Amino acid sequence: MAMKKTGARVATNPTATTRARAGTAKRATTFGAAVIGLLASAVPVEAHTQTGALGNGAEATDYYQVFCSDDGTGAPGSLSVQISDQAPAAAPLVSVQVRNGPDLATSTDPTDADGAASPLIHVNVRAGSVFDVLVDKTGAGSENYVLTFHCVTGPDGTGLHTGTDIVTRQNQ
Ligand SMILES: [Ca+2]
Repeated sequence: MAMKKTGARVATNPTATTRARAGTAKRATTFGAAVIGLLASAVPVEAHTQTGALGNGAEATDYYQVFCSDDGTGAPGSLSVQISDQAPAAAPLVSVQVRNGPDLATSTDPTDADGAASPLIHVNVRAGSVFDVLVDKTGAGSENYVLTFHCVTGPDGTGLHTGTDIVTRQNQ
């Protein structure tokens, strides 16, 4: 009886130790990857996207307001935005315009339904931390899009990700 118990312990302990080491290594790798991700780019890990559609009319415009806030990371310094024109492929080009106080920026997705978004643009906090975000297109024809938006603590898209919320003001 006593020998059986001892044998069982010997057989079990190395397995337990191996599992513990593997778990520690996995956690360390995950943490390291997260740190590398943060250092590599100011673009945050957390996704903030808004899917939408523009109707057939050439004048169709969607209007959002993005509310940047301090979620504990820091006060917002700028908003980064880009847009991706989604399938089905259609003739019009889809653009996004961002405004804060006197500052405006625009970005257009040059190719429909290729999976690549427009250039990432940044608008700084100039007059409060509410940004007007418009999405429009160059002509008639329905379009689908995905808008990506991130508030960060520094100017021009730098710093850390901070509080980000969106409200739809007009859906055409
Ligand atoms: Ca595209």
